[in-house]
Amino acid sequence: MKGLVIRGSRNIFTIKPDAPESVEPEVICRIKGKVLKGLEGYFNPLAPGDRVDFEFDPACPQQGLILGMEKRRNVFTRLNRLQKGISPHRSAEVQVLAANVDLLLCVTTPASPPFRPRFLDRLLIQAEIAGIAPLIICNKYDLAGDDPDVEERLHDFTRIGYSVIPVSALTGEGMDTVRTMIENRFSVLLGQSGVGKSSLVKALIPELNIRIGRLNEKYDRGNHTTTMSVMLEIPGTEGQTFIIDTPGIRRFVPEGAGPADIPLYMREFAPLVGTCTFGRSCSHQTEPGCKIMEAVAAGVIHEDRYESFLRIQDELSGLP
Ligand SMILES: Nc1nc2c(ncn2[C@@H]2O[C@H](COP(=O)(O)OP(=O)(O)O)[C@@H](O)[C@H]2O)c(=O)[nH]1
Ligand SMILES: [Mg+2]
Ligand SMILES: [Zn+2]
Repeated sequence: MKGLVIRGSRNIFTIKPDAPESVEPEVICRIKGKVLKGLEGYFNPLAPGDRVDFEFDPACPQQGLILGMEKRRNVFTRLNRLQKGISPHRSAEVQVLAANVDLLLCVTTPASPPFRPRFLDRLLIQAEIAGIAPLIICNKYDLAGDDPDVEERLHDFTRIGYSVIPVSALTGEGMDTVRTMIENRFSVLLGQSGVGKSSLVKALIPELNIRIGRLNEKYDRGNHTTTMSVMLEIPGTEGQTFIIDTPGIRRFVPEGAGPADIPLYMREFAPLVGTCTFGRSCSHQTEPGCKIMEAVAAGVIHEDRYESFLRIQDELSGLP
């Protein structure tokens, strides 16, 4: 049988079977033989959005055994530093937050927690690496006041080609736009802890079923439930609209690209890559004839985005 992973820990997953006539709307599954081929050693082998083959467990008929995973269209990952120093398996540090995603909802706030545009830059870089369309949601817009810095940075994200939606999960402002944007899609909410990801989910699904929490408690106890993503279906969409709530991210380091490639994943930098006097070997920090530094001076690249670039390049250069 085929089904969709809607949540899971490192070894227990909740699957929504494709077959509408299925006896159970959700089936708790383990991976048959404990490892999925090709995904050995990952922090988590499966994530919400993954499509799997499974069978019922003859030894325990209400539960299922996952036999394999369908090829992924894309994945949104984050790097988990499991321990200080070098891990023997780099892949063990890569956590898949969601798979087969249509839209990334990058959530930020004008205040409480403070506006962090450089955190947004990191999410947007990962979106470009993953090849997934991002959308910026500025939640808690009811708290925006008229901070010119917030307005200026949000305006700059629009200028370089991103859509920014001011929203308030509290007052409902902008929620209709969000509903329209996510229609018939698999979307993922991303952002620091406290920006209101779960509140946005609740605003979209007021009748949110608390059964979800109980299931997790029962089966995933001690299995890092708070660090895993959960997929929820928007009611009344005939199984077409899903939203994935992810754990709050404190620090985000882009994964899947080398330091020298970061400019390729920053929209206003990308067209300039290779045009510096020193070509692809330019570090964009000190070289004469650097087109990226010229673009910063000309205001084509925002200073804040250049600062993000420098820090990320630096962090990635220090990784094993
Ligand atoms: N003023 C205001 N507060 C909000 C809004 N959305 C969420 N909050 C509050 O922000 C806090 C964190 O929200 P939560 O959804 O748990 O954030 P998460 O960690 O990203 O899931 C809660 O106290 C919410 O009530 C909003 O639009 N406006
Ligand atoms: Mg939350
Ligand atoms: Zn350069």
